Amino acid sequence: MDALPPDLADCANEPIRVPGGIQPHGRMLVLAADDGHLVALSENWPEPPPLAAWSTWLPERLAALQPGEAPAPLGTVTLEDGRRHDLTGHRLAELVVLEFEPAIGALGLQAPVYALARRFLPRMQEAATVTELLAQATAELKRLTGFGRCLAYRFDDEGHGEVLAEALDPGYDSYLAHRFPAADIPAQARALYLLNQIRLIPDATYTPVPLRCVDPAWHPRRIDLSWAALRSVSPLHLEYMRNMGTLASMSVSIVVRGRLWGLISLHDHAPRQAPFETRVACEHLGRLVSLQIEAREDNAEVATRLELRQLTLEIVSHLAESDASLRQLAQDPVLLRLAHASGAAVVLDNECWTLGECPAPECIHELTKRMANHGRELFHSDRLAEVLPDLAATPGCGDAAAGMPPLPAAGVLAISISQVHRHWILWFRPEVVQTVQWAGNPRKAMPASDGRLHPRRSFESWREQLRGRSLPWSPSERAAVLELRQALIGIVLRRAEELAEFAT
Ligand code: BLA
Repeated sequence: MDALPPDLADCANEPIRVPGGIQPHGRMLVLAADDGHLVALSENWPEPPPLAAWSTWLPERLAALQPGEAPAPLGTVTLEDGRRHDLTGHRLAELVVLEFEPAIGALGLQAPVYALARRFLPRMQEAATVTELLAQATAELKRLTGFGRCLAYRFDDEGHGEVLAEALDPGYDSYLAHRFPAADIPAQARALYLLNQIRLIPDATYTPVPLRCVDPAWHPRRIDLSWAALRSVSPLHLEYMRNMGTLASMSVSIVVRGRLWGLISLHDHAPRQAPFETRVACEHLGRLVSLQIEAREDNAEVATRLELRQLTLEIVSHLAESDASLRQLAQDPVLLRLAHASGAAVVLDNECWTLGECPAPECIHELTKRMANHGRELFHSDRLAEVLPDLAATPGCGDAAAGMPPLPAAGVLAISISQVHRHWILWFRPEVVQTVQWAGNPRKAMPASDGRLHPRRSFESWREQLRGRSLPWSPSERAAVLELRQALIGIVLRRAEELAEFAT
């Protein structure tokens, strides 16, 4: 992500793990892990909490909690208001956090997870693509929870979220294929969502209930609520939700290979609850989807690598059949297929051979000189004019005055095959103009009469054209050309040895 303007950096400083308060639909007690004394309580307990009344069974259940584990169900208790409450608890290094939420509905305890296993698992396996899988997941989550809208989105390399699937009730706006700017979810929130993979906000108009410490050694802002379901969320985010007309939300993280791949987000126009068992089922669904995506991406990656390795071997064998001069490469169309490129060039010092659609040789030479300064064996960019803005001034590289695009190629992938000489192989891709459909103009100044930044107010579709970019070079394409590089270096060395032998 780019460096953030100062206001957005403020968002990244919101102390979301230690908000010092909870959402008001439940109550919290915080105990010391060693001797069980009361450390803090939410200020919505009408009287001293009845800890003594639970002393016959609670300590034993608390002893089973392990630090770093998600909240576990500990049973139900009836509080002084006569209502049954679900009790969950989790352990931190020094504390135990107990959360009480009014028990709702008459769900059989395992019902949602059971339904998930019976209905969703078989469908998930039938889905042909990741998008289809996400469509299944949004429909299932919406059904399980009764929320009005469910969106699944994936984050791109810059952290923007793109909605890939959705399920909607009538009356809800569609955000399918829309993009949400990275700044909507600051970095510390993304880090938290990797750890705690589900969040529920039943009512975005709530007033937080502060935590009060009865143990003077503690302060509410030191109590880590990262794992707490009742954690009070950032007021900036609540404002965002209200601007969007979303009064209740629940999100589940999609985590693939340890990275936040995306989110599945449920919205409702009205406040809405989801009981513990339903949340557990939703979290399971998120994990199943994450594992499926990981497996599918791994399979696709293995298949592509195999195919590209085959092409590398083909190129190398063509070369070996000839006199193994690198210039031969520029006659081998397989070279283009290796990187799905529209042009390729071989540069050996001051000479240049090309294949397909390439910039003029002067431009290619200039490019290799610039890349040499980067000192890397592999260079790649899908936005050449942005990375090397003055390149366009080189003869053959572009003619902005004549209204031509600044460079005849928008993307370049290149390998250097000698440390001593300017020996390069380059691949080129043309510009692909992308239309991005944002949910609200991400660059529009936000109303700031109080001098602070606020989440934007408009979520109207706003189209932007991205120019000067090619399709990006994928990790498997980059790996393939590096493999080719290794093979070529081997051949070049062997040739040099043979020549040396011949000379003696
Ligand atoms: C958090 N912002 C979030 C979250 C989402 C969004 C999903 C996580 C909430 C959760 O998982 O429960 C944004 N909401 C969206 C998006 C969609 C949606 C993209 O429904 C798409 C459909 N947000 C801003 C600005 C700031 C900001 C300008 O727009 C700061 C000034 C802050 N967003 C912000 C903060 C959080 C957040 C601080 C963390 C909330 C928390 O967990 O406490």
